[in-house]
Amino acid sequence: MERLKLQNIANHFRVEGKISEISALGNGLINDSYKVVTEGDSTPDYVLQKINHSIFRDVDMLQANIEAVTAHIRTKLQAAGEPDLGRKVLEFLRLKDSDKSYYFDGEGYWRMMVFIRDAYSYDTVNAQYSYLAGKAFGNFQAMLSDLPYSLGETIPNFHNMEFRLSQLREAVANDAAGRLSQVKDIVDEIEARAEWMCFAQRAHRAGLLPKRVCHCDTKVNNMMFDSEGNVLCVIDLDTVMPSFIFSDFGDFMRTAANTASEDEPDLDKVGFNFEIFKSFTSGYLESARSFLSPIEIEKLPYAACLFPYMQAVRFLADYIDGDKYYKINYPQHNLVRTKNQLKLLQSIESQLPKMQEFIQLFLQIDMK
Ligand code: GN1
Ligand code: MG
Repeated sequence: MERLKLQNIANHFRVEGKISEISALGNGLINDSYKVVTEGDSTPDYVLQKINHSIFRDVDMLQANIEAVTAHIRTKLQAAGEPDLGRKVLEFLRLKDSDKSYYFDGEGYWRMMVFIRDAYSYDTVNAQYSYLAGKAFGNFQAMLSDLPYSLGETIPNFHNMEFRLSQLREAVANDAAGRLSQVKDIVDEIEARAEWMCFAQRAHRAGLLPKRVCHCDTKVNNMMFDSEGNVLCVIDLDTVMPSFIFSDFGDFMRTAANTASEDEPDLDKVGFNFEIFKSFTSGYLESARSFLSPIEIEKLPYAACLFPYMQAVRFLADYIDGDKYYKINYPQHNLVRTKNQLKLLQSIESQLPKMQEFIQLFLQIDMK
C-alpha cells in the first residue's frame, strides 16, 4: 500500500512525533502490518496494522477484548512494581477524535500500537529460550485467570476440533477448486485420527475440561524477547479468548519444536524436537501448574499432537476450497503446509510414550 495513504491513516491516531518512514513488517498470515518510524529518539515508533475484517468480523469485540486484556496485565505489572512497563505489555493508540482504538477508512479497519524497542522475535528457539517461553505463557495465562471481563470469541469455534473437521468435510463435499482427487489419501489420514483428536471437546462436554483465557496463537514468533533471551511480552492478541489450555501449549510446540518451518517442503527436514518439548513443558508447568487440573497436565502430549493435526485440517480445507483464508506465495503452498504438519504429527506420535513418561516424572519430582 502506498506510503501517503498509510501515513494518512496513521495520522488519525494520537501519534507522538513526526512520522519519517513506513515499511512493511513481519510475516503473519492474516493481518497486514507496517512499522511506522518517527523522527528522533524522543518519540516512540509504532506498528500500524490492517485488521483482516473478513476473518475478524466483529472489530468492536476484537478491540474490546484486547483492551481488556492489556489493561488487566498492565494493572498487574504496575502492582508488582514493574519498571519496564512499556516493553512488557502492548499499548494501543486511540484516535484523535474519539476514544476508539481503531479507525475505519471506508474500506478497512486499522489499529496502531507502540513498537516495542530493542525487542526480537524468532521463528526458531533453542532449549533455554523455550523454557523461558514456557514460563511466560504460563504467566500470561495466570495473569488473565482473574480477568473481570468475559471475553468474546473473536473467531467462533476457533480451536474447536469438531468444528474444524466439519469445515474440512464441507470443503471435501463441495470440492470447490477441483483439487480433491489429488488429496484423497491425506483426507483419509486425517479422518483416521478424527475421534482421538476430538477428545478435548468430549471431555469439555462431560464437564472434565475447563476453558480458560488463552492466547490461541502461540506461534513462537508471537513472543518478543530482549537481547538476553528474556521474554518481554506476548503479541498478536487477536485470538485471546476462552479455550482449552491445550491451545497455547500445543501451538507453541507445533512451531517451536518443529525442526523446520511450517511450510518446509522437504519432509525429511520436518520432525519433532524432544528437547524443546522438555524445556517448554518444564517452564510452562513451573508457572502454570498451580492452577492446572490433573487432566490438563496429563493430556499435554495429546495437545502436542492436536495442533499440528488441527493446522493440517485447516490448511487442507483451505487448499481444497481454493486458498481463501491463508495468504499463499504459490499455488501448492497450503498443500505443502498440510503435508508438513502431518509429517510433524507422525514424528510427535512416535515420541508419545517418551512425552508421557517425562510428564509423569516431572510431576513426581516437582511434588516432593
Ligand atoms: C495464523 O496471523 P498468524 O500468522 O499469526 C492463524 C493461526 C494459525 C497460523 C498458522 C487468526 O496466525 O491460527 O495457527 O496462521 N491465525 C488465525 O501459521 O487464523
Ligand atoms: Mg503472528
